[in-house]
Amino acid sequence: MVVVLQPVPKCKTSSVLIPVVDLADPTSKTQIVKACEELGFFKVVNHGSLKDKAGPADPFGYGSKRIGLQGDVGCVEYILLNANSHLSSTKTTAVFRKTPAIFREAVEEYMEEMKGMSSKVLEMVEEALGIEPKEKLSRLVKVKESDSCFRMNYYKEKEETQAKKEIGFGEHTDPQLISVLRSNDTEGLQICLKDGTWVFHLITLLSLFLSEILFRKNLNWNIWVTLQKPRKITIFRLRVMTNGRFKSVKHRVLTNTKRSRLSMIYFAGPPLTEKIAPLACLVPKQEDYLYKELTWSQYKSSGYKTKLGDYRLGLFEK
Ligand code: GA4
Repeated sequence: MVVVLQPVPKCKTSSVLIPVVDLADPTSKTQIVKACEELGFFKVVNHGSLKDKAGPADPFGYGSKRIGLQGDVGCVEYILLNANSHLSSTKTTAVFRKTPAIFREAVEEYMEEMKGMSSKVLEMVEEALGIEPKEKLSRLVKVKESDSCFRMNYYKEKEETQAKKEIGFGEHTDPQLISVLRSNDTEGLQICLKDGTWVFHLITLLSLFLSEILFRKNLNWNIWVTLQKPRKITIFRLRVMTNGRFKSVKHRVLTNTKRSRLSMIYFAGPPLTEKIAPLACLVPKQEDYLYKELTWSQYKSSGYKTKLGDYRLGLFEK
């Protein structure tokens, strides 16, 4: 009797011929006996793993399918970590403690680089828009109190027989200041254009999303960034539209039928106590503010009560 634990090497016909025993199914014993009688070979799923013990995400930690706390689901497995160890939830620490040092160190180093990268881009924005005082934005993601997080997503390839693409991560906008994404160059991420069409994002290895909380009036820009070598970051296209309206692009991930998709995203957020309001140098008159002042903590906690695709700024509209 040969028992194959997942992941199994890819084989087109295997899924048709090989019995699959779901250990979470109460009839699994009977399924095993049947498989042993018929073929003497079977595949085991839901056999429990270290990963399962690390979940479910709260929202930090290891998660499978469930996203957030309001019942959203997607075909995704992920690890969500708080970037600041002093703010870390027990789930973050637990996931991290059980992983090899080599993984922890790599993630920590990557997060540090992404923090630098986020603040660099924000510095460029400050310069381009003449934001005063200096470092008004970039400081927010640099200080030790910054409430940033890091997510690693795994979207398993779909069987070719399942022609229809499934939702890996439903449509949403990111709440933090800036998100830096890197993937294994596998199609899946889509962004929503102004006219509502969804387009696959193929161009880059690393992209930046602007946050929904930079909701300044009359600002709109798009930034695409590529990471050429592991530690060398080059900005190859920065577009600041003249009439300048910030846009927080709606995006989603569809599962891929050819390859599994991996992505890592650093979400650079401000300190929890930071007050978020239009920058005086950009919108001088209070009456022009579209939103009420809020702290990142208020915005975040109201955001976690929403569903992924919800419009989260509604509560703060004037
Ligand atoms: C979207 C961006 C980040 O992945 C995230 C997500 C968070 C989560 O997965 O727990 C949220 C989602 C994200 C926005 C609305 C709420 C919270 C899931 C969800 C339904 C980590 C974040 O900060 O906001």
